[in-house]
Amino acid sequence: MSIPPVDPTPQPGTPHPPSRRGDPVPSSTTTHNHTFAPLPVPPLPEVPSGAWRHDVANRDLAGWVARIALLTRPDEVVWCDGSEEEWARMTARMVDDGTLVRLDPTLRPSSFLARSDPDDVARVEDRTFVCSSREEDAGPTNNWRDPLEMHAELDGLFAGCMRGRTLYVVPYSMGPIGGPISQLGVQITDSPYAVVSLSIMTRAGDEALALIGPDTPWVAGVHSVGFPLRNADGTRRDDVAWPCNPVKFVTHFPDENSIWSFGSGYGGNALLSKKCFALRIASTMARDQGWLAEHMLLIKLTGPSGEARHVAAAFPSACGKTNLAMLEPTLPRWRVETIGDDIAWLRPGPDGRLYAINPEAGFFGVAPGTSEATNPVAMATIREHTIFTNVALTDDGDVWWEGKTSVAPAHLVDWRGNDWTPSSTTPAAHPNARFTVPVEQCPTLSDDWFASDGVPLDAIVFGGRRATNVPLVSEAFSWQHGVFVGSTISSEKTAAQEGTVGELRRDPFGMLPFVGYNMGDYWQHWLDIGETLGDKAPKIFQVNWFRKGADGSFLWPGFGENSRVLAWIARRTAGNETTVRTPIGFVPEPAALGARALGLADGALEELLTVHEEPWLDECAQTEEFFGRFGAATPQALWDELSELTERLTVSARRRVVTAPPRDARVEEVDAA
Ligand code: OXD
Ligand code: MN
Repeated sequence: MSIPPVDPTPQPGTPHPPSRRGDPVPSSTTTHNHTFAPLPVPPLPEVPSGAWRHDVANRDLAGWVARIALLTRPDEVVWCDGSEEEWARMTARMVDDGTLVRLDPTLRPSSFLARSDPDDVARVEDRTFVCSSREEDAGPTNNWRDPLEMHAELDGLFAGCMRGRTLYVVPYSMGPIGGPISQLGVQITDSPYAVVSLSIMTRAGDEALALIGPDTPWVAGVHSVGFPLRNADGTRRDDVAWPCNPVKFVTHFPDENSIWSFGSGYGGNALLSKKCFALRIASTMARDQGWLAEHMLLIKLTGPSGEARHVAAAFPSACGKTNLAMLEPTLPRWRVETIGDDIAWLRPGPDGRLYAINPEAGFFGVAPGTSEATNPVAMATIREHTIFTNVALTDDGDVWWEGKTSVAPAHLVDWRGNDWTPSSTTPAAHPNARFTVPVEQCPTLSDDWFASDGVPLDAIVFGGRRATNVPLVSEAFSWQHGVFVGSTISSEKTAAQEGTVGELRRDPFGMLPFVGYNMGDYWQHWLDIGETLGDKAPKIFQVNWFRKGADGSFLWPGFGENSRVLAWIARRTAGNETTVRTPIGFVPEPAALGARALGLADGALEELLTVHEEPWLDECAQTEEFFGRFGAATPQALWDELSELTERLTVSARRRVVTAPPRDARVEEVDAA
């Protein structure tokens, strides 16, 4: 890999000449023919203890760690091995330091609570930058900074930023160790919380390091909370439970495969394996290498015949991916097994089909709203060995959050560490409170999780939170039409009234904050992948659990009932189900969902599947404006799809064709199929 311009690689035992990045540069001791006495030379800084490792096969990696240590000046450097012993040692030390609270060992074994700084609770999208050499490569949806200028600013921030702390080196694999779709990364961090979280979220430690041979590519991540405990002049300050810095940067250098993050300890900013590597950097690698890095859950779906289907589904953040990945079907004899809940890497395999892995090894799920009623599988998953962040603490040493139980405990300590009672006016848990837990603790984990080649995909699903317009489920006419559907994923900014379309918050492919290059080029890349896959491409669907009726209430019950939609998708991938053709795609006959028994409001099912032309035409006009933002980068094929959709809607409206399936469709209900 190429590393940013840095000082010459230090040799073992040789003091390294510092640079503009680190402490003052000593003047040269070489003298010429001068007659002056040499000036006193300040002592050369030594490579911090532990930084240099002779046994690291990749010399770039060894040199990089030494150089970052020289820049950041930690007291010591520790290479993490990913062992149980390391977990026990580091969590115990954090409990002693007050960084973690140990939860009751009977109620929540080997589990801990962290409380963040109140100003460090979420991803910082406005401080997130893509530093490609050309601004147009970042595109209009990313913040861009010139890479050299950004490095210069980061050099200033990182100089000495780990004084008084330990620098940890965490090698990790994204995806099964040694798998053909997997990639390797190394994160440097001064946050022990990040280290133990990475040990859950990735396959971290010696096994990953052993795979980084002399020429193996790897992604470099440098992270600091930006809270040194000592200044250059030796003055000290005390540590705090959640160190961070008001100045925050999450920066990506796609031309170098590197990530630099400063000032935040929060998951999405500090666990560089996740959004930074597995989505932003990986999306640029995928563009260059012919694969896809996506914000998708991954499940195995098995019906009564025993035939399995693999489905990947992309939704914007906070649209229920974790719940869908752990769904317990209400449809008899259907089973959903979990492979991933947030990120999937998709790559054409040797047989020409599209194969997928979950590159992560843990779930970083939102706690509030998770309960035995909404997601019993998640509740079982987090029974032990879990790090909770910003949830409330019960008096018996367990955790609580809004929605966990219908009645709140009489007393809690809230996420800020203050006493809380049900009469308190602030939430007990932060709305973005999280659990970090190994995937392998999930009771519905699929055996396919262990498939190092990944699973062949049968269906790709896109979803958003739409109160209007978008039917419960529809199937795209083709891959190209499916890419158009993905590019138009959106949610209403405010709940729109029936019959009108609110302003749409666009989140194409659920990837708005995560595509590491120009969104228009990303759409073209999806089209190109379709060309490669040809007739082996998975079918593409769109779902919407959130459509509302005229009275503002949800038309569809969601949760386990979503299995009816998944079952229809599975049957469509086998091509053996009749459908209704609408201007926006194929929708099911109402009876095909077997939902009559659900006792939905009168006409709700029909409305869920109806396409109203007028608001859809309004939406097309908004899409035209949206595509225009990307200028020449918007692929012609998507413009074609937009005009064909507009044409279909116009013709349908003119002929006053009722696109809703007839109410009395005489199709057998498939409930118990
Ligand atoms: C997440 C997100 O944390 O999408 O997964 O923000
Ligand atoms: Mn996510």
